[in-house]
Amino acid sequence: MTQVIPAPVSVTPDRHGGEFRLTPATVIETERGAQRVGEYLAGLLRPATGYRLPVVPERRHDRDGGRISLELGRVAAELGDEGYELDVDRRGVELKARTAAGLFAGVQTLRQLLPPRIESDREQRGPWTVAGGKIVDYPRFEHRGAMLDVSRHFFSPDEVKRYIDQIAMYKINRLHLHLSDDQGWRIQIDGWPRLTTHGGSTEVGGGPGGYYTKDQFRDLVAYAAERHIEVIPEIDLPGHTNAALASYAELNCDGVAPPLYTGIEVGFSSLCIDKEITYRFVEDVLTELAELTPGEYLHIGGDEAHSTPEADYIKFFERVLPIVESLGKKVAGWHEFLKATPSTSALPQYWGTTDSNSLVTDAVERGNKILLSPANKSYLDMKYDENTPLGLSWAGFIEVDEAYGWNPGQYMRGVPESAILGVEAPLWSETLETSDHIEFMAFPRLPAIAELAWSPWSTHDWESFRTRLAAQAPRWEAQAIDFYRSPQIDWP
Ligand code: TNX
Repeated sequence: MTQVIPAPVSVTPDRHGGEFRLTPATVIETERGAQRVGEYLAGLLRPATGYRLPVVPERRHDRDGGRISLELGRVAAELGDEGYELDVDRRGVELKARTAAGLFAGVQTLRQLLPPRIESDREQRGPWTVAGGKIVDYPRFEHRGAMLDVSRHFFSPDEVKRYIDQIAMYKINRLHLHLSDDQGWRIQIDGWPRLTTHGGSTEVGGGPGGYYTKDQFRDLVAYAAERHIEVIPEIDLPGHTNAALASYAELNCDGVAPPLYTGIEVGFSSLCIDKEITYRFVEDVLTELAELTPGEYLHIGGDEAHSTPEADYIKFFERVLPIVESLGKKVAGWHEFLKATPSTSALPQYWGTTDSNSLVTDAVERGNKILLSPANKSYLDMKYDENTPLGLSWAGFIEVDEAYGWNPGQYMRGVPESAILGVEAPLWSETLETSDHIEFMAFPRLPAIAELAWSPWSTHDWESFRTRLAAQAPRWEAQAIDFYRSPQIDWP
C-alpha cells in the first residue's frame, strides 16, 4: 500500500496482513454515475487477468468471488471533488468518492496496488492480490498538468492517446496541447484552410508534419475526458506564428508570405499588430477552437515575442483578451502576457527559471492564480545530464532529484501557496519524434511533477520517492514504456 505514486494523503495498511484476491468470479459493482469508471477499470484488469470482471449495477451480499465496488455519494468534506477513499479487505475493494473523477483517481491507486504484470496486455499468471488496508486521498492542487508540443514535431492521434493513458496513471487532470508554432499549424480551421494544408505540411527537420481534423481533435478531447483529463488547446500568439504567416501572405505587414520553417530558433515571427485582418484571423481561429473545446480554458501563448515591440504586444493582447472572454472561455497564457494586465480570471503560466518575477507577483496581488512550470524544474524536454541523447539544455540539466526537489507552494517569492492553481510539466518537441522519445523524457520525471502537484508536502521525501519510483519500473516494462534509467534510482 505504500508504493503508490503520487503518495496518498493517508495510508493505513491492515495490521493483520489481510488481502483481497481477484478471482475469475470477481465482479465490479457500480452505482449509477460510476459505470463508465467501472468499465474503464474492467478494461484495465481484463487483459492481464483473463477474467470476465462483469460490471454490474446491483449490490448483492453473496459475491463469492469478491467484489470491487465503486460508490458515489457522501464522503468526508475534505476529499473534495477529486478525492477518494479506498478500503481493501478479504471480501473486496470498496472505493468511494463524491464524483466520477474521484473514483477515477482511486482506480489509478488501485491498479498500483496490484502486481506490476497487471499492466500487461496479454494474459499473465496470478495470484492477483491487493494488500488490505485503507487509503484516504485528495489532491493538493486543482491543476495537475502535462503539456505536449505537437507543433515542432507532429504526433498522431494514437501517439497523443498513448501519452494521455500514461499521464492519467499519475492523476494528471489537464492536458495542454501546443497546437501552433513557427514550424507547424496542427488544428483544422475551416475559415482558414491553408493553415493546415500548407502551414501543417512540415515540422522540425523537414518531415511531413500533419494536423488534426476537427473530428480527430474532438475524439482526442473525448478520449481525455473519459480519463478525467481536460484538454487546454494553445494557439501561440503573436509570436511563434511563422506557419500561419507562411500560409496567408495578407497576415504579413509587407504582404509577403515567408517560407515554411523547419529549424529550432525562436522569437523571429510576429503577427502584424496594425492590420485589421490580424484580428479577424485571431477571432475566427479562437471561435472555431472554442467550439471544439468543452474545457474552461483557451491558451493564447504570448511567449518569446521578441519580434513584437512591447507597446504592440500590449496593444495586441488588449484586443485579443476580450475575444476570449466573449467566447465564454478563461484565458491561459505564458506569463509574459501579464504585460497586458488580463482580468483576475486569467491563468498565467510561469516558465521562468528564477524564483521572483514582478509580472507574476503583481498579478498575484491583483488576485490571479498562477500555474507553475519553472523551466529548470518541470521542463521534460531538458536533458537529464550531458549524455542524454535527446532534449535541450538551455534551462540546465534536470535529473530526477532536481525535478522532484522543489515545493510549488513556496517556490516563488511573493507567491503563497494559496495563489498557486497548480503545476504543469511541458514537453517541447524540437528533438522528439516518436512515442519512445516522449516516454524517455517524461519517465521518470513526469511522475515526480505529478507527485508535487497531487501529494501533500508532508509526504514529500526523496528516499521514499526513489524507492517508489523503482517499483514502477516493472509496470512501465509491462506497458513497453521506454523510460530513462536514471543512475539516481536503484532500478530492480
Ligand atoms: C522555450 S518556454 C519556449 C519554447 C521552446 C522551449 C524549449 C516557452 C514558453 N517557450 O518555444 O520550445 O523553450 O525548451
